[in-house]
Amino acid sequence: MSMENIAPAISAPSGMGENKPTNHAVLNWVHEVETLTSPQNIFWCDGSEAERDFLVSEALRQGVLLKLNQQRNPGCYLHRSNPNDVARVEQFTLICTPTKEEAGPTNHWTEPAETYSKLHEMLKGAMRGRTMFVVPYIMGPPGAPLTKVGFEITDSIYVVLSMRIMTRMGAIANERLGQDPEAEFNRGVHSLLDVSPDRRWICHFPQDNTIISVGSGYGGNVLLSKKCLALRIASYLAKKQGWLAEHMLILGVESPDGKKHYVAAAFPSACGKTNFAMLIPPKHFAGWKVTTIGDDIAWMEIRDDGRLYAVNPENGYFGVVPGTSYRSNANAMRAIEHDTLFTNVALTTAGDPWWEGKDGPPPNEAIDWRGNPWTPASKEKGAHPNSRFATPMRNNPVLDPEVEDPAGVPISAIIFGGRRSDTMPLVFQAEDWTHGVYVGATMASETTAAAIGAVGHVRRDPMAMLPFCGYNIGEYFRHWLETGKRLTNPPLIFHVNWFRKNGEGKFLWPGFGENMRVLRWIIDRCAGRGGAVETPIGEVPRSEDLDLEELPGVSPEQVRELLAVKSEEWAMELQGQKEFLASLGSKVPKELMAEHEKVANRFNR
Ligand code: GTP
Ligand code: SPV
Ligand code: MN
Repeated sequence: MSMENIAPAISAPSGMGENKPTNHAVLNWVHEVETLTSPQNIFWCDGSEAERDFLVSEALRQGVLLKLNQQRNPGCYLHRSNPNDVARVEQFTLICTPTKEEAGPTNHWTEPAETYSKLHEMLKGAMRGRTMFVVPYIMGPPGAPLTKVGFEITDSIYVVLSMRIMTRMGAIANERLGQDPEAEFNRGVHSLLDVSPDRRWICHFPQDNTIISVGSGYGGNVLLSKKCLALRIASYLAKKQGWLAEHMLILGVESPDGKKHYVAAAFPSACGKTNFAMLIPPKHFAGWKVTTIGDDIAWMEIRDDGRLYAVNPENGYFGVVPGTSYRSNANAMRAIEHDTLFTNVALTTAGDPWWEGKDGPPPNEAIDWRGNPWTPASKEKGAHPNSRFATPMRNNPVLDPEVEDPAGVPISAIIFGGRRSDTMPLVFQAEDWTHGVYVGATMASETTAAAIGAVGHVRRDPMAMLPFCGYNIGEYFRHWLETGKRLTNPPLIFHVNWFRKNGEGKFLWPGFGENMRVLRWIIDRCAGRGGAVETPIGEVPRSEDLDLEELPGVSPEQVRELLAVKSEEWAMELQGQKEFLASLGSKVPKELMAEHEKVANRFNR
């Protein structure tokens, strides 16, 4: 019995799909994958608009994309993924290093040779009757020293169209790579197979700069530039080459006197990076400006002045849709008004995308993310909680003018943060770099819909990199400490929590634009101003140290609650932090346990 072909081959008009690279190492590798997967034809992508238009028309014809109302949503389309395939799959994400020790205690590990042969078995003939797309791309601003070249082979048009938004795709990559067959490039192979959870594996071979992803068609599992290359493989390369690849947004903040700082912030998936990166200051902060360098990933290195400089390797935002509104994030709303690919949102009868939390009343009837009829009375959500937009960063009305600067932007502060209903105050500052590394290493957050699995339970997520660190986490902590020693002018390190709740389970802090009040305190601290009180966990602002003017609905009582460091809660927290570090084995630097002792002792004083 023959299976339905979920990705039938397309035939390109002549002159299209012919952007064949000339580097022999690339050609040889593509040929190997072709021999293995037996596609009907090969489409060599060039990233042009004509190519996009053609691929969109093919995707519409095949039902891979649905057209949204083009008057109100020009250039916008909807994709529905298989309902069994709606988020990252951490359980099936593997780091394949020669030894288990190299992958470390936080990664799922399998032996490389064995894994290659299993994957090859699955890929044998997998693209029969399909088109094999070859997508060349670069990660990082053109001309930047840290910029990397990747190629993704895929049998999914949706992946090609998404990669075109998320990366700088096309001829630029072939140019950057050049002719040298020894030149470094990432080899990414993706096949949908039959999108079955039983054959879904996201495999990384850091030593070979290779990624093989099978059985999924969704987000971070298949846009191999993003979590796979720019975090897992890049973190491994960064350790070897002396830089940092981090799950961090990068934003610029300019005060009314024209002084500008850049900060980088690591929050776990679906914990507020995109929103913070596009923050609109409240009215009270007239003259303050926040601009975006990146919303998800930062590559950072030390320059001659002893400071840390950051670039955003990506070219677009793959953002959480639910909750996005003109009230919460007008910049994101403006960005996704045009040329945006939506995945798993609801569709109104007028052809508009819809999701929970969008402005205005819900539609009386719609089609939900699965394609079923939906009304406000339905038990199911209209949009999947992890529904996403892919939008070009050029659409962002507050894109920072330095976003293409090959040198990157100097980072004044690093912020760690998580989703914690208790214990963690709104903000505190670490004593110094080493204490800051401890704070990052032991941070925790409630799990979200960004990964398959239970939502809402607190787990340790060091530097928001638990699912993304491509090597031993103990070595990663060591790398952070070593980096600190090389920084003569290090960023200050902070921890924030927008998600603390009161006894009734309501958020104590309004969040979103009002986070400007916390950002301002952080900038004040960087400028040597800004008051604080010393607590055992670090320096915490008193309410008078925060600018809380014109903030209706937040009582002084609430502010006290937000800033409180409660010793009962911290006794538990410190125990959890200690047990976590101890569970990670012998590679964890002794300095971090020493930091733990220091904090614990300060509570006992
Ligand atoms: P990934 O793309 O998965 O890495 O997520 P992210 O870290 O970029 O998170 P994002 O900004 O998309 O926000 C995720 C969810 O948190 C959305 O539902 C937001 O509405 C919500 N959120 C973001 N910022 C805040 C905030 O300051 N307060 C509250 N209460 N919710 C927030
Ligand atoms: C995340 O989960 O951190 C994301 C979404 O940014 S995905 O690209 O699917 O990993
Ligand atoms: Mn992310």
